Amino acid sequence: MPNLTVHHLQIGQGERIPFLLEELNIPYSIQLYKRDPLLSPPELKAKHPMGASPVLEDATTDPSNPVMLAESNAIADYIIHKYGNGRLAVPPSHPNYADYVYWFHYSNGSLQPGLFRRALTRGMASGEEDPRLVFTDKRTNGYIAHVNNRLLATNAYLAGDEFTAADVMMVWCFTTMRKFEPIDLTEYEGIMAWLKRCTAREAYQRAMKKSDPDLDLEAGISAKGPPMVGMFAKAYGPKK
Ligand SMILES: N[C@@H](CCC(=O)N[C@@H](CS)C(=O)NCC(=O)O)C(=O)O
Repeated sequence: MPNLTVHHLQIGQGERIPFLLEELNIPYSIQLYKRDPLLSPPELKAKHPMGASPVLEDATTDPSNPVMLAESNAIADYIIHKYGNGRLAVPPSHPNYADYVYWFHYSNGSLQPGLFRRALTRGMASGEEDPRLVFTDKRTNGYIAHVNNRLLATNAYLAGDEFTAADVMMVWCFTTMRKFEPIDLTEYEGIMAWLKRCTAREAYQRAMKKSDPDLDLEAGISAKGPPMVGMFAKAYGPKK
């Protein structure tokens, strides 16, 4: 029986790990942390040199010296292969293996850094015409359109017909992360339909109840998105 604890900084990407564990039906406990005021509190920083969430604590083999693992994609891979028997991953023998690997890494490799870059650039730009913001905005919109086109093509999930861990990794970018960097999804029909499919899953609903019970999940999947985190809206929100 695995002995896993997820350390999750609320309103953050750590929500993906409970989502994955619920999907795989693997038992775990969850330790919640509040932002202090925006970044990790000292108790979370002490868990791993990265000082960020999520951190997975695996005390299965040696409770006195648990494995402490950071990096969302690394944690997901670790869980899938160590305790999930490879479920929710696509094996190398499958024709969609390359699609799976690509989309599994896309959220944290391109989309999420792009969204944060746009937020930071907006915070320092002189106005909407600032060339740095224009460039970053164009590139980020390209990243979003790429996801939308993929979902329109599969008409199902990122790796193909089946829901996989690539979807688990991507969902937060279009739900909770929009509290930091808004995306209007009105024109992105592929993403909107896929979001509904993914977030209707019981595992998602269970995971969000445990990780962020106060979040409005309906607002998270609405076209206009959830309200921004106050401090972020002030520092990086669109200037009037
Ligand atoms: N590359 C890491 C990034 C982790 C990260 O930056 N997490 C955010 C939550 S969304 C965090 O903990 N921020 C608070 C801080 O850095 O102090 C991952 O993929 O898990």
